[in-house]
Amino acid sequence: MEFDPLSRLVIISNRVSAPNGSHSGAQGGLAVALASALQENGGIWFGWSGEETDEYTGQITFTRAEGVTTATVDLEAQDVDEYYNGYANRTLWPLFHYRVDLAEYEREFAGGYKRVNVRFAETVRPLIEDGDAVWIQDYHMFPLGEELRRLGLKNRIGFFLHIPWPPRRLLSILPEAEALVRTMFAYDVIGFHTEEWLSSFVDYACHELGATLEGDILRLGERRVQVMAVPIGIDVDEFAELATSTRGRLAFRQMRDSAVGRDMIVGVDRLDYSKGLEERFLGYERFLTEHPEERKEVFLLQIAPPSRASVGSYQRIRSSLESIAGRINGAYSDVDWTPIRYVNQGYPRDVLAGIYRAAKIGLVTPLRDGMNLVAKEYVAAQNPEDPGVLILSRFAGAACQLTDAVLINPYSAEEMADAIMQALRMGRDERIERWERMMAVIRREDIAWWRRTFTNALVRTPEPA
Ligand code: ADQ
Repeated sequence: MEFDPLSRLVIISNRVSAPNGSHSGAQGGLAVALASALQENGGIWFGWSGEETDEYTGQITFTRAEGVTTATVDLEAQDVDEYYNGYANRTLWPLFHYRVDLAEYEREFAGGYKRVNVRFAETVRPLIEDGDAVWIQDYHMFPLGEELRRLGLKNRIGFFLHIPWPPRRLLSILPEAEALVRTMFAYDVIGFHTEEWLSSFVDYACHELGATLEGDILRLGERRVQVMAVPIGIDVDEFAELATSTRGRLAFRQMRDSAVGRDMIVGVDRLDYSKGLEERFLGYERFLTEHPEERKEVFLLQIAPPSRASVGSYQRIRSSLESIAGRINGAYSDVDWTPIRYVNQGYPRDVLAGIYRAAKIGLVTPLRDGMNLVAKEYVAAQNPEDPGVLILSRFAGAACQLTDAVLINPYSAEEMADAIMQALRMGRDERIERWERMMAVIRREDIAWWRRTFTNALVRTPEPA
């Protein structure tokens, strides 16, 4: 069954990205996918404006562009501190990426998180009409569905988690774990990227709360929730076209020229400790020490724009990376060669696509990642006649689909060094075979498939009595 054309969609996420008419693909794939869901079905995209205000009023700013209506609200500085920088990014993000050592537990954070979710619920409630399907995104808003139910909302509500769900024993460390998981039973459908994240959620619900699973339906008391694994994808053709667009080709040529015959290894990530950047630099260093004959034959381009700069752990990872890159470059550079080019800025997507295409190796080594779209973008950008090799962490959700990448344990510098050598030596036939199999997967399960699979499940579920 296709999405019921009469159901409008109300999408709710922390940040909202209105279509901007850009042809350089400046917007991320997720933003484009959600916008096109709204273009097809009509509806509204609601969230935080990213701006602060002295006092929360719930005043909504509406904009309409390219058939998409967005509705945003400003938050108080204390909300941003406690809800966004606090509970979302200092408590949930590290814990859900298995970084128990970095997670901070403060009652003010939990209180601010709840307060903002109540505010969002009260503000968005009047915008939701009978028959609308509501689709909530990500870890900033776990309890929003329950707050909407408290306000009497009977509509179908779905939730998609973009990050991993941690194993039961790890989640138990969160003081609010049980209450948080109980709120999830307000949803009709919950989506995860992989079976692994899904089964960790089910494990907690069954063993700690006494829920039961029948098929894909999880029951707790009167409530029934459908759980599903739906890996997010990319728009493969669009990305491949970006790689050969005018700016993509220019970026490709500039990279090839500046490589002066050396093989480029590329890494592209938000500057985040979950992305395994320190381990990546150390694995690359291991490769340089084990293979001195290869030293001047390769270089690593790491593009890592800073994110969440007001959170301490992000400031620490930034300075740690600068010192590791500085040390490696100090130890190995020569007058005509620098082993690591480390760049702290973002690039337009067409430029990125050209850079990916110019790289012999895509090095994607997160310690833990819900999916990882860079891995898929790297594959989509390759030249079919002479594709590069993707080296991918086993601990990225993407590893479940991209089994033809060279899969590694990112904690092992030796495995990373071996994988770089294997990729550099890999013949063209093997590279093409692996690439074709990966392309088949990312084409089949692309971004349109992801959103249709989820929204179809959401509208199929009967509205709660
Ligand atoms: P992220 O942690 O942000 O997303 P990822 O999936 O790799 O990670 O997506 C990042 C996006 O930002 C990609 O489209 C990439 O091209 C872009 N990007 C990264 N660095 C860039 C740079 N220097 N310049 C320009 N663009 C850059 C979260 C989860 C992931 C999950 C996604 C989607 O952490 O696991 O895959 O959501 O669900």
